[in-house]
Amino acid sequence: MTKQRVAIIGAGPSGIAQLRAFESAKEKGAEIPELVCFEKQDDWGGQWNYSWRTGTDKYGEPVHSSMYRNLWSNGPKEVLEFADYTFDEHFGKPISSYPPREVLWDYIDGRVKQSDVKKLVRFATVVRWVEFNDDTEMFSVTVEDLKTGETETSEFDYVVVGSGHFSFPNYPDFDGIETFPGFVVHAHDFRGAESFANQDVLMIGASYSAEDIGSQAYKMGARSVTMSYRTEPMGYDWPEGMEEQPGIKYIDGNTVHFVNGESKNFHAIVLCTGYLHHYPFLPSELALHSPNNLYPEHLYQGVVSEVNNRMFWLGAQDQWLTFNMFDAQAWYVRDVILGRIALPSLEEQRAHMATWRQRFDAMETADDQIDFQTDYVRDLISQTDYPMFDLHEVARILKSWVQDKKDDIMGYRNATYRSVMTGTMAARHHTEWVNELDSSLERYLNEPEADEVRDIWEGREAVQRR
Ligand code: FAD
Ligand code: NA7
Repeated sequence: MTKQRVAIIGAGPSGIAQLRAFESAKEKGAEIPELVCFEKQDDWGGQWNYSWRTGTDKYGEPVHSSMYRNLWSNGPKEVLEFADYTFDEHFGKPISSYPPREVLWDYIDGRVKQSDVKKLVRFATVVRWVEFNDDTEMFSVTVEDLKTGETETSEFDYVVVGSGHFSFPNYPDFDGIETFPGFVVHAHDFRGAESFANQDVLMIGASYSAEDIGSQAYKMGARSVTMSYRTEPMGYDWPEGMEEQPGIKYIDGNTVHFVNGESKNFHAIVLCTGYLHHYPFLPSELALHSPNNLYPEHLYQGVVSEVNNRMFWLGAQDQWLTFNMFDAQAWYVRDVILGRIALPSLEEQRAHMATWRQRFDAMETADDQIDFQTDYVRDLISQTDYPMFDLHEVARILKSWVQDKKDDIMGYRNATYRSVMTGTMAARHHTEWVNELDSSLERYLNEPEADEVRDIWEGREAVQRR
């Protein structure tokens, strides 16, 4: 019998989780299908594979990553830790709870670089089109090798989409923005806040990007940082020089007029207005159509496409949990493909989705959202052999993180948490985030000389004095 074939789209944390899930079954003696993972970038890691480029990449493809040079984890690492590969195992010593992006890329890479799975990834290969043929009951997947420019189409029994959904910017229009003479950029194309020193900058949006890019601007010495919300302010106790304003009425040259009648002149505007679920390689009947939320519709168990039970989605939800949630999803998808989990009838799938959807619709608070996603992940893990971990404790850490931010938005990254996987207490980082101007892996993992610390402090004070 010919082996079944599985196409995995994307080698970000989700695609890698899928590869690792199959590898883990193989290590335990299972026969696994033929896997082909298509990744349009030259390396894996998805968003964590930082690019200095904006717009298009060296092949003329849209740049995928929305990350910036000085990005540090915005949630404690203890809530994303892999259950089968811990931070202790990777780094050999306790590290802090909020590592910079290079450190997290290293951790993701470390779990799989020794294994055979990298051979299964076709790098610099973009998926152009996916179709399901009702007669053959197979997917046709058309890809382009970006190095040679050659396209090819091949047949697969299953498709797993792990292409991420924080890559195509949501670009709303604002009355008069075309008259603004300064720098206007979407968060997707933001790479660093150094040029905001001494400037008055406006963030539009009230979620993670506005909060963190606003904080980056403050850290790099912006004269003022204003954040404009559409629905609700973030409400943090911002340091002097940072403030929130409601929505924008109109923009006239440098002047932005807010709906409360106040106005202010700005040098630069960053649109922190989120991202679109956008899948240019899928026909509309197979694509996912959803706002960014915790329960996109038509996904049984949050992963199985209702319209075609041979197609799966990883990481399609908004995310309180990331890496270990993708693992839980990938292990579940693997077991469906291996026939270890039998999918119920469409009616039962719909009833199951309706129950979760009801709970989703009833959520009011951040705590409700945290409980929702941790319960979802526990439910998935209980159906596979992925190592179960204490998701009540993960929920507790997440709730505590939410409180830490309320207590001190510039200082929350100084908090430390205990690993749910190993019990190891995180180390305190040698330098407070707000004073740390070097986000490299090398500096992060090494204690700086005493003088270096002093120089950085003095440098920081110099920035503030300007
Ligand atoms: P991605 O990481 O987006 O990877 C998708 C992959 O698919 C990419 O490698 C891409 O090149 C590839 N791809 C896309 N289309 C195609 C195609 N047509 N053909 C071939 N390949 C394709 N999470 C945290 O846990 N902590 C954080 O601090 C954090 N900060 C973030 C900051 C920013 C600015 C953003 C945007 C996200 C952040 N996240 C954070 C969430 C992040 O999205 C997840 O951690 C994780 O990267 C999602 O993994 P993924 O594999 O689902 O998607
Ligand atoms: P999010 O979390 O999807 O948030 C998008 C924000 O943009 C949210 O506050 C929206 O306001 C706001 N928005 C969207 N459209 C508009 C318009 N037209 N006008 C004003 N404000 C608008 O995206 P983020 O980029 O912050 O975070 C995404 C991921 O990147 C996340 O995982 C992080 O870890 C990094 P709303 O509240 O809907 O009124």
